[in-house]
Amino acid sequence: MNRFHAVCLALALGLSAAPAFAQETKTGDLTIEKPWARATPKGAEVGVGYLEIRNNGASPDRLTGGSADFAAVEIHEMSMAGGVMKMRELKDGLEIPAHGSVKLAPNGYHVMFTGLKRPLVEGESVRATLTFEHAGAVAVDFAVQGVGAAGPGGAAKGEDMKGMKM
Ligand SMILES: [Cu+2]
Repeated sequence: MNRFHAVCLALALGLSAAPAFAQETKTGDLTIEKPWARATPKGAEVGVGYLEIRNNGASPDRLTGGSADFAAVEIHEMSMAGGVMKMRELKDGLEIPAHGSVKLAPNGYHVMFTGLKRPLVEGESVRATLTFEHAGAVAVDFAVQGVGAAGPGGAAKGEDMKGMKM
């Protein structure tokens, strides 16, 4: 595991429960619910965001990526492999099944904010544009929550993305 993975895991494994939000964004057949991000320590270069995407339509859609003014946006997956947590970028995106939903949540799928230009501060919200194959671009405001009990302390300080291989 390289250092980037360690940071990503530290962020994405945070233990605090997702807050109950009413926020909901609709675009075409998609409904985006409860977007939230985890606060980052000063100097951290990656952050993580979560949300639930519901597809009310009769055909599948696909979350392919996104953009933001504060970071680059990637779609990642975390999973257990041989007893070890691993994560990877979903280069082909994440399918949202017809009449179904996909949850991006700790220990699973997540939006990875890489190359953070500023910290994500608890209590603020950050806007990112998510891109779907069919629904197109959707602006989503991620409410920033605390770093959580398993939060990154000093471990994430001064990390950079140069060692990132995925
Ligand atoms: Cu990640």
